[in-house]
Amino acid sequence: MKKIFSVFFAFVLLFGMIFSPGVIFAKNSGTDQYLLQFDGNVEKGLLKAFGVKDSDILHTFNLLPVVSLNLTEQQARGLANHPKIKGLEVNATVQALGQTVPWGVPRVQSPEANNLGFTGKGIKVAILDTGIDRNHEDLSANVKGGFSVFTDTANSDPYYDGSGHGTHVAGTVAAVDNQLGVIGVAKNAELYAVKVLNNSGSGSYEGIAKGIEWSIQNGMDIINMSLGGSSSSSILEQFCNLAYQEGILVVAAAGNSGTRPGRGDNVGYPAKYSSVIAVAATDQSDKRGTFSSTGPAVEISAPGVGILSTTPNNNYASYNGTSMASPHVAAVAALVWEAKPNLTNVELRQLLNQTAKNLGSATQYGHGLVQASAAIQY
Ligand SMILES: [Ca+2]
Ligand SMILES: [Ca+2]
Repeated sequence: MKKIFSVFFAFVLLFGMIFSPGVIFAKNSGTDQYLLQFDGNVEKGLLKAFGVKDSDILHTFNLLPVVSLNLTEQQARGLANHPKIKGLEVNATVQALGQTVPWGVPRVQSPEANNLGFTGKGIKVAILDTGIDRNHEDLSANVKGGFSVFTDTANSDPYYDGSGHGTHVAGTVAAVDNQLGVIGVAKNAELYAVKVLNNSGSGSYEGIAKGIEWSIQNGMDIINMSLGGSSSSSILEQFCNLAYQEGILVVAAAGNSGTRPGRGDNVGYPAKYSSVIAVAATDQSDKRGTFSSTGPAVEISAPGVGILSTTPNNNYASYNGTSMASPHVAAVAALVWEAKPNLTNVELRQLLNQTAKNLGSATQYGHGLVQASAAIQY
């Protein structure tokens, strides 16, 4: 049995939104604050006629004939229908718009790549995981297809993610730039939900092989596998090799089996195979997450500590893990491939490695922190 590299749940953030000022009448027995616009000049006499006291007139604007005031529901209804009143609105609560840029997005130079004109457009990224909630407000525009390796009712829908893991990984790659929630590293990349892990986050090497096969047959450009196990499988390795030979860039989480001092060889499979890029996790200080696996197979690093992304049912949460680092690399690869479409997958891999920012120990960080614009401009 294979297990998702564990996810340490941190906290859920709720995002504020602007209230639509379409509701005219507040529903309670006392008064509520309104914004009232006159058709012409402000006439306080009219307000008096409706029984509005001076003390309930809170502010009179200078540039438009608008007053803010307290009204009962009855006063509001009466004024709203008066010919000298142009409009009446509840003074709604306003909060800052909700799109947060997760720290990993600028750390891998996504905004610079965007400024150069590259957003991952046209690049197909298969997320081999627990599925993707394609109804998510911050993903639906980018989820273009999917497939489940399971046949049981609970797991046969690739767009049902009972775990949240796959939806989180997908958001790091390509959450939409829409003033909601978060933004992905490659905000216009195409996401494909390939469900190879069930709603508990478990799967088999057979299932992963099926997901790779589907990805080859359906023309995927990049495969992200934020999953792994500790035992090797010759068959799984052959499927990874096949995808790589077919021109797909194959990216996987290095594993969360690291030791605190960062010694030892504990990268998992499939990341350990030579055809697969093993991604280590770093924190906001560009230091290795203490869980991040180490060893000669570590190839490159990316943010994986305190990563805010999408979770099912329009939620957002912050997770830790090399599972969160791998999609940063997959997404940077999408940005660079859009910019340099003539590169083979082998050349792209080499370019990402050669332009990564050196962070020190190769067995902990590989070539270092993946950098989108450095690779694009190389
Ligand atoms: Ca968004
Ligand atoms: Ca490898």
